[in-house]
Amino acid sequence: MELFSLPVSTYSSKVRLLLELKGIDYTAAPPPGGYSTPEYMQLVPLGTIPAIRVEEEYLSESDVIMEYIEELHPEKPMLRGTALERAKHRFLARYHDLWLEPHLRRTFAHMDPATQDEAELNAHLDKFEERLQKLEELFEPQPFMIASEIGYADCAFPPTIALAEILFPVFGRELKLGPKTATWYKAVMTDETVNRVVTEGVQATLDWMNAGGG
Ligand SMILES: N[C@@H](CCC(=O)N[C@@H](CS)C(=O)NCC(=O)O)C(=O)O
Repeated sequence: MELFSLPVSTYSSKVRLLLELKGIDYTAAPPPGGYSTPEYMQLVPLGTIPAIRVEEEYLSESDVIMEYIEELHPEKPMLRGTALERAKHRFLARYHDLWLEPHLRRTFAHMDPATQDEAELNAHLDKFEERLQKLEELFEPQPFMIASEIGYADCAFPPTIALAEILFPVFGRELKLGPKTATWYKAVMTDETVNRVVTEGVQATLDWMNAGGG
């Protein structure tokens, strides 16, 4: 499988986690021309990473890619359990993508103090904190999000929380996880594959920030 991705991309890490936890061979390459460029958008119309090549076609949107991989490789399923349990995996993955992560992403525009809009930055940081607290109401650590085995929902949050751990201090805040999220995060990060992929993303992000974040 051919995956367009970058180590700094949390959504790419999310898909890599699924691939690696399932033990699927893949090659990772940066998006040709860079993401959001006309060259890349000839292949992937939305211009985002991750994307995968399927024969002569391309698929983007991390959850769409992950469900496709699950259907293609039903061995070692990550979207597993009863229909209700599978729906719970999807619900948490959607909560991550639509409700939580976008507020962290929007803080990137305010990294440079010279051009920072403090009110907008704080609104996004507040909302991210609020949504992280809301997560406490959405699952019970078992220790993984839906079951005692690592699964689909567990792939979405680790790269984002690790990124927030880097970004919050940059903005003078301390990232506080609720007790359930902290228990789950500790468990998920003890998985060797999760730890390796997330640590790679953290290092790439720190390198990018130290190089000026441009
Ligand atoms: N909803 C998309 C989000 C992907 C996304 O935002 N990726 C970032 C990198 S982590 C990106 O490609 N940004 C470029 C852009 O938004 O134009 C998904 O789940 O794949």
